[in-house]
Amino acid sequence: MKLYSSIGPNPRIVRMFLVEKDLALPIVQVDILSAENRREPYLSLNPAGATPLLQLDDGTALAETTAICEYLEELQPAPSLLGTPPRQRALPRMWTRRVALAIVQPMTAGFRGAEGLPMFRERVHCLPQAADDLKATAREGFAWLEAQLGDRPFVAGDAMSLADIVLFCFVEFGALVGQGPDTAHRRLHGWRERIAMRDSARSTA
Ligand SMILES: N[C@@H](CCC(=O)N[C@@H](CS)C(=O)NCC(=O)O)C(=O)O
Repeated sequence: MKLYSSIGPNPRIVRMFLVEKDLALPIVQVDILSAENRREPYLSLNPAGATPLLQLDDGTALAETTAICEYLEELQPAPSLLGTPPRQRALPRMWTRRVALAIVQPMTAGFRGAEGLPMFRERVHCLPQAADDLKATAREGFAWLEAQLGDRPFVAGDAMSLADIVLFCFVEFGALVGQGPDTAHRRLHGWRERIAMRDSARSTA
């Protein structure tokens, strides 16, 4: 099994997930800046042309960050990052989806329509005319999450989960591209500082 990885938040999510699981895999580095991921032979592995991608020993090519993490969770259930009894299994998935819809999607589309436009305009349909609104939507997502966090140590409750990893990787990416959370979001900042101290965050920076 090997992981096709690159710069960017999505491959980092899988790398963080692996470290949290104490799993190590051979990594094939893909140069997304020069669009290696948008040419053969990579496109035959992932017709969606994005990283990360997990290639199984039988050749199966598994893309989409969440699907890869769910596969790894089933291969190695402990320590669990997606919960065990049904209720605990549902909560990390609910929060991972909420983070994706409220922050990941608008932030990514906002970036691709603005700072990322030179890189992405020939690759995907970009929305420069909507970039400011998309960024505002991601900011609203952060504000909503700040209110939702309450006193919970982690996004989905008492345990670290995939939802924390996804949010952390996009908070860090957002900070790099001018879309970091508002400094007034104290819970979010406290949470970010705690996650940033983990080996998985440090070793994948
Ligand atoms: N839906 C995909 C999105 C993956 C994605 O956008 N990956 C970025 C890196 S963070 C990428 O490959 N960008 C280069 C490109 O799309 O050409 C997933 O969840 O894995």
